Amino acid sequence: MNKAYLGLGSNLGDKKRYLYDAIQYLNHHDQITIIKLSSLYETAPWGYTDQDIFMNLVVEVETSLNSIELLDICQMIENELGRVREIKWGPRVIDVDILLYNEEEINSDRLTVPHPYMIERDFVMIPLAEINPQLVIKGKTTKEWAQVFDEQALKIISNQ
Ligand code: PH2
Ligand code: MG
Ligand code: MG
Repeated sequence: MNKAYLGLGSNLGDKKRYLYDAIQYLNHHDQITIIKLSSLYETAPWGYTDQDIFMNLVVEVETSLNSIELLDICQMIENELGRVREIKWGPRVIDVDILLYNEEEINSDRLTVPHPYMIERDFVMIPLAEINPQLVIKGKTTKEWAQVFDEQALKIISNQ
């Protein structure tokens, strides 16, 4: 069995609903088991800042899918929920990113793992540290990575 961490985000429409629906798709897939969900966070837009705030969370899954099959599912979920390809780092109804897949380093046309910007992003590292503080990424634990961010900047809106 493989272990993966997924980063989910939304900043258009009923954000919570989109995230919930994405989690339901993952949950209902017979080759994916959700192990842990982080809290839901309200986060300032990163990269392209002239857009609405996001809701983000991180999900730990076990899966018998390989990394590309898992990517296909993530993109299928985005398509099913009505995402249209848009400007880089701009508004989206749902984004489902593979952050980590086992301990693998993947550099293909379609997929880069670990996610290339993850350690720079508070909205990834803080939820990831919440569900697995001991996980080591590039020589540091997620807890150590998360400490560089001002946790006050991320508002936890639910721990359900
Ligand atoms: N996703 C982006 C760009 N910027 N900012 C926040 N806060 N949350 C996101 O999920 C996010 C972002 C591109 O995927
Ligand atoms: Mg994405
Ligand atoms: Mg993304």
